Amino acid sequence: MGIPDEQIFPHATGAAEKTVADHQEPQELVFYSGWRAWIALEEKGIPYQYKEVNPYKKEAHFLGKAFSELSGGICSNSLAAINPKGLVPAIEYKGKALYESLIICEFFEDAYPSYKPNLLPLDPFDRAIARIWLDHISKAVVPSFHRILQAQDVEKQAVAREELNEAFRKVAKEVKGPYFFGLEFSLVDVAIAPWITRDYIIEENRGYKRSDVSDVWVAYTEEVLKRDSVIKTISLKEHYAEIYGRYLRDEAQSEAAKAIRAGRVIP
Ligand SMILES: N[C@@H](CCC(=O)N[C@@H](CS)C(=O)NCC(=O)O)C(=O)O
Repeated sequence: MGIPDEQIFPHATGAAEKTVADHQEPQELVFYSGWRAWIALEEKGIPYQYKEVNPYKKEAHFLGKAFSELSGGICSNSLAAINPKGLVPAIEYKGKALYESLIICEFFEDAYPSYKPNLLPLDPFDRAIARIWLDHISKAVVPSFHRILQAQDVEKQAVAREELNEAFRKVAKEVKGPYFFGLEFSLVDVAIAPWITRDYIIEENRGYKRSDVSDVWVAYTEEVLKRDSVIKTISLKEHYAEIYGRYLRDEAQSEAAKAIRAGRVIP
């Protein structure tokens, strides 16, 4: 038997299930879903074929090495190794593979310049500012969200909650409204959206409140949640209960969960 998380296959449900059904036709871009890249694709209207893969069960064709061994090495390395880390999101584009959510999102900007909206500002300085905030989300928001989810004792939860509030507060201070850069929805909004759509888990279980962050944060999160691309990629709440129960009891065996438990940087 494998790790317990393998038994949980996160299928899309609700609005997300319909979006999956609308993207079954073969396309030159094959998409193994993760939220940020999915929101970016929906924002830009790039044609893609959605393929389900269970990220908790590292399947041979996805990891690559095993696949190339299984197939007698006849597959090109690039195609076989869709993501050697075994994480989603990942894409195959014209027979080549890429992974890492923000890198994939930036690839969409570069490879599909005629698809709008631009998720990165056109001005080089503003693009650099966007990347500073993407870095903050990766280094501060995401790890503190995981820490509060997995913290078992009340004191550690309180520390993690304040860390997360502070990480969100820093973003809120820069929000021009309604979105991060003003009227244009950008990669900064895309990058933080999955930690807004799932904050009800820490609200219900860890005493988190959007209003403890700031009033601007409350208004901003409401705007992000109204965005079409965000709505279309959300599964039903009950669908997440099993997987988040494992995080809340600190039993999850995902790469992120293991890294947080060991005090390492999350992959
Ligand atoms: N830094 C990576 C993190 C990706 C990630 O953690 N993906 C999760 C799903 S959202 C996953 O594949 N988990 C399976 C595992 O950790 O075993 C990115 O942004 O793409």
